[in-house]
Amino acid sequence: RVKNYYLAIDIGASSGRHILGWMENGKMRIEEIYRFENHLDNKNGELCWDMERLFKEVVTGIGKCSELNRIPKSIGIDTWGVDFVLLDGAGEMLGEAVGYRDDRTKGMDKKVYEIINEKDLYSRNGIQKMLLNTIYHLYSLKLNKPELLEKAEHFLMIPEYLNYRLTGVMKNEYTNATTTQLVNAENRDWDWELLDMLGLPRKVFGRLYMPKDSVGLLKEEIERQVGFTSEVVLPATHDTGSAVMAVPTNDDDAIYISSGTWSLMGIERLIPDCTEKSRIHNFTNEGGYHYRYRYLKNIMGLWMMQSIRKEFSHKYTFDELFTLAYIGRYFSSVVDVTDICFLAPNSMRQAVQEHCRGTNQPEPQTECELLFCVYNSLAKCYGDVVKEIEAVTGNDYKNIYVVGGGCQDRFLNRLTAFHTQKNIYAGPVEATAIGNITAQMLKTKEFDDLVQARGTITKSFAVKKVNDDEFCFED
Ligand code: ADP
Ligand code: LRH
Repeated sequence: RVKNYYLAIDIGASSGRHILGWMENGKMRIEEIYRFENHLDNKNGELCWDMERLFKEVVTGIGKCSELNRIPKSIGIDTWGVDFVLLDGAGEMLGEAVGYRDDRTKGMDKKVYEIINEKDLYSRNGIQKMLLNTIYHLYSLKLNKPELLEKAEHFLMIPEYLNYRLTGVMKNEYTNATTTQLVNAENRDWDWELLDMLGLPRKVFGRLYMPKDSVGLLKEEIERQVGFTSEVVLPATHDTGSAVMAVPTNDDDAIYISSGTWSLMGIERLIPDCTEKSRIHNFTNEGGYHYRYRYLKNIMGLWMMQSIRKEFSHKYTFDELFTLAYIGRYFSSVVDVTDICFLAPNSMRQAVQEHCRGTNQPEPQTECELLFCVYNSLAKCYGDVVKEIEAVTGNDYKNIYVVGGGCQDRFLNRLTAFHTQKNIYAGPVEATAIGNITAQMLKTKEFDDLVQARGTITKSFAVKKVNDDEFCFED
């Protein structure tokens, strides 16, 4: 039987990859066919994504399917959340694709709260307060570059813009739209009243489509470049939405960590919790596949380690970093890994040192101390979040499923087990792409529903229980 191939294009803040997926003997198989780097560039003082380069990489990767003679039935793109571009009436980008780490949002929370207070804002959308949320970026444009919003006809988030370049069709998608903090948590549509209150133009926000909806066929010029045509469909275009679809369990009482540039730690729920208690705990209710909500916390995550590795000029392998961190385990200073000072510092090492100084703790002096301090602070934060989830839900959780690139970090997995005192399961590494492929397979009815899909994912990919055979942290 001819196999149905599906292509996931998953672009994270640190790298993008094209992954083909198909079913074989009742299991899902995947193969990475292309990978490229991603990072923010400083363009005239603003931190921006290079959309032309990203689009070129997207097309080059699609072309690899022709070389392999594996033509996908459909293609789905997911990326990190929050970021967007504005387009004029001719479909041209207005300004740059400024990234979420840019500081143009500084002070914008206060400005927004002059219009709607924090409590009322949360009660409408249930989205965790983070200064990087789209609402604050749009409000900064409104105050400082109003001409862009005046000229804008369309608001597209990053995957939607890439879809538009591939197909000529503009469609907004629900899961990623929820990361803007502008979608009503109950009715799952743009919060038109809130947009009016903020003076943001209604006309730029299009109808919200759902995962599994079609975008369109590749444009002829793209077809010529890649050597075939295919249908572009919507997965959960927010990468975290795709990743959580691929958490390898059907146990409702499981906690997940989607571990990459960010650590997204939480649970899945069927009803959003926009209560004051939930706001005070700073949990978010992101929109998921098929009316599910991801009740989670955004934690600064492995971005801190990425930045430190860069400052170390990438001179150590991961194994060497684990060894160095383990040597530093006597070092007890702990930083708050949700603090905005770690969002885009010039030097992560200095940011950690300053934070320690500011909290009257010894500063890490050596590489070993610095590494352990960051790892330990991150895992300790996971431990605190578990307690908060248990406090808010009244449930007791036994298992934590770590998915994404960061699940390969054996040192962090061990520390996570130590600080949470839960069973830790690691894998799959490519959960986001698997979730993306899963949405495409649900569309063609390879699976009846997400429960069946998760069952198949569980038996298709290696998931390792983390045990204490290395890196002992007990006293
Ligand atoms: P994103 O999609 O957010 O860019 P990924 O899911 O690709 O992130 O995860 C990237 C992170 O995974 C890296 O920053 C690194 O911390 C971790 N990682 C990748 N490869 C390894 C490895 N071989 N060992 C340990 N950690 C790894
Ligand atoms: C992870 C992620 C996360 C946040 C952040 C901006 O890649 O999508 O869920 O939205 O990026």
